[in-house]
Amino acid sequence: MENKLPKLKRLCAVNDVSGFGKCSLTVALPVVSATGVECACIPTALLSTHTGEFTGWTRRDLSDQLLPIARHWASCGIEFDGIYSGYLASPEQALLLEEVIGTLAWPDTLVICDPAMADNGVYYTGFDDAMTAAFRRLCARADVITPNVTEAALLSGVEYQCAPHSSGYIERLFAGLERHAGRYIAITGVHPAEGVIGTVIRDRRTGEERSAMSPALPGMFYGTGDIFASALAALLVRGADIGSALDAASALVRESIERTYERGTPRRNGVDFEGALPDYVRRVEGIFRG
Ligand code: PXL
Repeated sequence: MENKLPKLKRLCAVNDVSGFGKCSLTVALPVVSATGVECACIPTALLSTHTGEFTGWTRRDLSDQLLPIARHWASCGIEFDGIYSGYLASPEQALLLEEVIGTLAWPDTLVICDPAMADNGVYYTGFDDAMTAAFRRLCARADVITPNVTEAALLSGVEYQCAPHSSGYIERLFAGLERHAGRYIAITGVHPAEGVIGTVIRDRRTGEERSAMSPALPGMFYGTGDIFASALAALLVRGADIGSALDAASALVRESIERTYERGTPRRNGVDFEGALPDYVRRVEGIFRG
């Protein structure tokens, strides 16, 4: 019988499992699935919670599992349309991830790297400049990178600036990232003015830039970078154009934050993306129907 539906696109998400706190794989899986893309996972570490605003968390580094998992999949003939990585347990793990990419990626497999290591001008617990060096290498291998402003500053070697971020500053970040990026650079958490926050993307092939801005709510929202990168990665893997992918991923983050704010959910619990998924799915359907 002839297949009635096209083949599902398949993304491999390489990220940690923070058991509580809605970030990394616990958001990548639902968001990638909601995008209509199959999500396979390589967990980089297992933690009880994310490392922001919690103390006493547990953590197990799963570096010894990365290559065995990739080799097993390769031996089964499992193919990937995209490989999306986020939080890594160590700089050494970034080298292993390069081998994983070498094992699993075909020439047209999209590689998306979210260099998750810092925010608000500081490294996440346990990371230092060795992580920046490791992510520089990895980002240079990627087609799409999604650093926040802090990570963009670290990777580019440009000084970190608090908000407001002038267009001149963002241009300097883009220029500094040239050597450490593939086709698309998406800088998240850009605050061009008081009360406004969003993402600016540069297409290095055409030089074109586009942005998606939203009203900024006060405070810090954990996991939003992971939600954005998961949605953007899955949308691009499914074949969305960069503008539609940026708009849909940004709308998902905006609505998740609004719901968290209105509900008064404790910050460290992560954002309430669950209720934002139905609108997101409708938006995704619109992209692929249109
Ligand atoms: O959301 C980024 C992230 C991912 N994984 C772990 C983290 C953080 C941010 O704090 O701690 C374990």
